[in-house]
Amino acid sequence: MLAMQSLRGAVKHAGSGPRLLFAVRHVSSSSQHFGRARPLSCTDTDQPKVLITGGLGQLGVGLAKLLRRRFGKNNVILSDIRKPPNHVYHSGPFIFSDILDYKNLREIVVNNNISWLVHYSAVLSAVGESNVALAKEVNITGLHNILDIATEHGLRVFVPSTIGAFGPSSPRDPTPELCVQRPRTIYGVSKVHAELMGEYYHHRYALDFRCLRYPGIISADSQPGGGTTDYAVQIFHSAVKTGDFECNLRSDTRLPMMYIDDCLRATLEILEAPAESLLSRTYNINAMSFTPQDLTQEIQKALPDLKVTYNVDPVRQAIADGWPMALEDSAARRDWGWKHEYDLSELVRTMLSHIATSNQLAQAS
Ligand code: AKB
Repeated sequence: MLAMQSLRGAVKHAGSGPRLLFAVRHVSSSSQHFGRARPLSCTDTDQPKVLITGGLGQLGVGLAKLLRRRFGKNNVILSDIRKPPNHVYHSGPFIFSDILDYKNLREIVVNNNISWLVHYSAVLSAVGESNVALAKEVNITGLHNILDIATEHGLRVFVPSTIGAFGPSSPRDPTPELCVQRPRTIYGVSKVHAELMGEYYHHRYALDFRCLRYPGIISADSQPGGGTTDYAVQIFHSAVKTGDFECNLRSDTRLPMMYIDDCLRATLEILEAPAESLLSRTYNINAMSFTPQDLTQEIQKALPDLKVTYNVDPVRQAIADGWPMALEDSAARRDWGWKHEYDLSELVRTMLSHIATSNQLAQAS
């Protein structure tokens, strides 16, 4: 799970609460030029003020780091319901936020003059299947709160979708932007719901909704939790630590994957893209596809002693068997210049060197 949201307390949003929905014509806060290497020339106060929910999941801390470099440390607030580790607490603003508590969210948006919201709180595919009630609460009720708050306050809002928004009846190789979407997980159903609700709010209330369908994301410093693609992160840590890895997917399961730096850069790029360049509000992004066997062979080029055994988890395997093998992403490449940088060999080289460096640092301290 990207970040577990609390179910403590009543869900204030349902049936009550401040749901003043009115059309808010969002004026782009971006006077910036779209592009990667733009130097910061504005003062901190010209920048968007960003709130990241589910900030202690796999992606939040990395995104906060990237956005803080771009917009200034104090303009990016990381939030979660859990206490952050010291290095996160000391790296920039961190606050408690519970996406199931509408009043708490509204208070944060108002008190901090938030203009952009990145909504990373979610329960991922495998955990969702073992706790459907929690997944519904976090991924659907939480999303409703986010969309209503964003509409009420004229925010730009980014919500990630996923390869999990497709299912066995979707074309799988490659999966187009627009095709049958009949996922068989609560995670997938909630993400299709998020795509449709965000696009509906965009057309109905002019909400500045932006959404990317992420592949499985691979990162060294932060671990995912409860996903179907998690094996592709865990294998690196096991390869370096013990040299043995037990994989819970079949060796020939091909899935789309992406290195975290590409994913975070894509997120910043779509957030900064001028509204008029976005012919769509939900985009596929693709980088590479591989099977556990392909990944093992690539890691073995550096660590030949790595031994991988297979103990297939039927729940995860059934999920993966209905997911895309690759995403067709020409619209993102055309509309806002998306281009991935990491392929399989670059991914493996980078992951192994990051993990080796952090292990050395941990041993030295
Ligand atoms: C999961 O496996 O559930 C996620 C995803 C692909 O959305 N990593």
